[in-house]
Amino acid sequence: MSHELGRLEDLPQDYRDDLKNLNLVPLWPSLRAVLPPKVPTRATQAIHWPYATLRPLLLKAGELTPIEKAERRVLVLANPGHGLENMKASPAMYLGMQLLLPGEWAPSHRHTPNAVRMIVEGEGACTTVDGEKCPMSRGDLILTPTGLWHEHGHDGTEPVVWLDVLDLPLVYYMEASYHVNGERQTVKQGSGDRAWTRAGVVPTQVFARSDKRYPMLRYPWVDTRAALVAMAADQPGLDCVQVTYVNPETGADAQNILGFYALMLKPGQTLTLPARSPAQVFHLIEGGVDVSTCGKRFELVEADTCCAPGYEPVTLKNRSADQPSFVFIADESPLHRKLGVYEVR
Ligand code: 1HN
Repeated sequence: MSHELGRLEDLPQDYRDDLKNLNLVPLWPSLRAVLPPKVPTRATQAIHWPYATLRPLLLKAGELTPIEKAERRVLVLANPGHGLENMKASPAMYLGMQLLLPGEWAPSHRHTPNAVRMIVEGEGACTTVDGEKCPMSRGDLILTPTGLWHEHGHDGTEPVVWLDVLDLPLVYYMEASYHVNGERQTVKQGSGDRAWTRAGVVPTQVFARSDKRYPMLRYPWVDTRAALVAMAADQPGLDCVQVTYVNPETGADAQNILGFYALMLKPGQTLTLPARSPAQVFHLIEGGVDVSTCGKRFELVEADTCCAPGYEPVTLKNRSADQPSFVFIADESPLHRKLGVYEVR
């Protein structure tokens, strides 16, 4: 039973003035707002960003703003529930669609927020992370963990677009967000992540231990997709055919704050994910999927992105009766788990 609490207006004005002058605030008028009963208040709205409407505006940005004037030419997928100017998809997630045109160069820098890139379209671009040159192809996931130098280049002939996912809102909120500009990186020989691309075996470190905290920076889509297809074939009764992007040396989530996953929906499958505390983002790599949450239904086609607040179930339906669909998911689970607030309802 929750009692009606006293309001600010119930207090004499001179008392309120005294408090204010001493930088003091009474808790009880705000207690229910910061600690609502049973379910948190969420500003995050369920929002759909169709790629077909976003793409022409992103290409237009390519005409309007040269790369030198942008450094990173990005349209941010902002959640109106958080205020568009705050550039949040959810409390801890920033999303942006980035365009790099043939011949362009996005210069080297490093920063405290962690980033990943999910490649949406085009061939021929590369991102160099910590000296490692990572080619970009549709569906690949490329990590740019906190503090690592990164720059993007493009030797191909078509525009390349990718989805950036950063924990920027959280790092900014912590007053820990900053960047440092750098020189063009020298690409290292033989430090590639190919040694880690087979699950179950990792390089043996007989003579010297590697000090790389993030041994694998590029997760090629061909390998992730093959893992999902094999998993579905091997376990026909399995409802949730999903893999987690992990650090192959530790088995922990690939990055510290946000979690990344790939999900396969079998032909005709409907899957309801339980209400969990972290907010989620869904990006359709292949197929056609209806996403239903918070009383809304989004009909995702390839390259579409949507988000859902935490504490809400999400139902995913593969619209195809004869083809699987593949979804990239980002969420705030690692953060919630580390803070001890992770919940499944
Ligand atoms: C950033 O460094 C990139 O390197 C993209 O491509 C988006 C958004 C906010 C802060 C840093 C990039 C970013 C970003």
